Amino acid sequence: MKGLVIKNTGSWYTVKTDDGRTVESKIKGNFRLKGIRSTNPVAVGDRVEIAVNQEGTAFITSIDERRNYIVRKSQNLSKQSHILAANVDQAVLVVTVNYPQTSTIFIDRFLASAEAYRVPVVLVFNKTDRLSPDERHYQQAVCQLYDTIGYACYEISAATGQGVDRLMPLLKDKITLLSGNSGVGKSTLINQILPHANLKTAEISDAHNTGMHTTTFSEMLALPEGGYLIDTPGIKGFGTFDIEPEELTSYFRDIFHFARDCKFSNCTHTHEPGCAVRQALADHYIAESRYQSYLSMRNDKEENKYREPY
Ligand SMILES: Nc1nc2c(ncn2[C@@H]2O[C@H](COP(=O)(O)OP(=O)(O)O)[C@@H](O)[C@H]2O)c(=O)[nH]1
Ligand SMILES: [Mg+2]
Ligand SMILES: [Zn+2]
Repeated sequence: MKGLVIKNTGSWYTVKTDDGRTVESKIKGNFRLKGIRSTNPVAVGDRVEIAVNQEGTAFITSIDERRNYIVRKSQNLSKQSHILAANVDQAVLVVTVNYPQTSTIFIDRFLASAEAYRVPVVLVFNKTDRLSPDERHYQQAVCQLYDTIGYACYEISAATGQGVDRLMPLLKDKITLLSGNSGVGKSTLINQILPHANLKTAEISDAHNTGMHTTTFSEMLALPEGGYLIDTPGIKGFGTFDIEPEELTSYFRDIFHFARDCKFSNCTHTHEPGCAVRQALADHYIAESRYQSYLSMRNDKEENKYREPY
């Protein structure tokens, strides 16, 4: 029997079978997925095969190949990763212009890593009810920038519910990762969408939680109209550490668009003559903030290269 892993609490996995049952399952045997040293071999979002036993529980006997997965590297030195979710259809990145301020670097890093994993991203600007006229202006400009690049933007207030219903059609029948810095209103948004979820907000913040627990239990919240939401605290992107510097250009859609006209095919867009990207930047076809994000991600990579022991 096949099903979808919707919850992971330590050694138990809740599997929603294709015929609509919910079966508590454990792992049988030793799953070692190619190249991943993870603390948990199965994650929410995994499609699995289970063998139900007499007690009504089951063993997970195999896992389907993943389209993608999100990992968090563990804090200790074991170099093991923890897989937070697999087979994500899309990500909703919740950002706030203020309270707290989300930097464009944070947004761009998230977008680039999502491009690398081919996960579509929608940007949700929350706390619009708190914005001053100036902040609102700024938000509109940022929205317009990302809309132009090809990322849909929604302006909402999770607190008042304003604009939230426009998100609902996007979520239907999809596995959606809800991401964003601590305090931007993810739990508030979930409570708005799923009043029975009763997620804790603010007082017990994400930052708090990650400090206290070394293991993260993940859960997918079922949407009444079909589909699932995953709220995993502290995700900064999709395994950015795997991105090669040569690939980086292709994860910035706007930069990539101009890069094909660069004189050198291996142009880094930092100093080369005949660089169409820097020309586009000078002509304001590429936003300065996007170029700065690109540079900062490049620098990370170069630093890592030197830190590598071999
Ligand atoms: N004014 C306003 N406050 C909000 C909004 N959404 C969330 N908050 C508040 O922001 C704080 C953090 O929200 P929370 O949902 O816990 O953020 P999370 O860390 O992303 O899950 C809480 O005090 C919320 O009440 C909003 O749309 N407007
Ligand atoms: Mg939260
Ligand atoms: Zn160039």
